[in-house]
Amino acid sequence: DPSTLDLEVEGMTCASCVRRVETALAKVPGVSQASVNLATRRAHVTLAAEGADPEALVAAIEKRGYQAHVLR
Ligand code: 9UX
Repeated sequence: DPSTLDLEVEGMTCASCVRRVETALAKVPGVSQASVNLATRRAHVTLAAEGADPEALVAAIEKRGYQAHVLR
């Protein structure tokens, strides 16, 4: 599905971490929704029609002190 993107996020240990990452992802241009699962360490991102730069998503997460990579 080209309108969604998934990432693996490392370093999250609590529900506040999850909210931080979700909030950070939601602020990236072209993101319409982001949900993070602590147990699976996955972030599921729904993109707006214009799409988003995958590296901007990674950068937004790493800026908050977590590690991330795009899953394909
Ligand atoms: Mo709770 Mo998550 O202190 O870093 S916010 S572990």
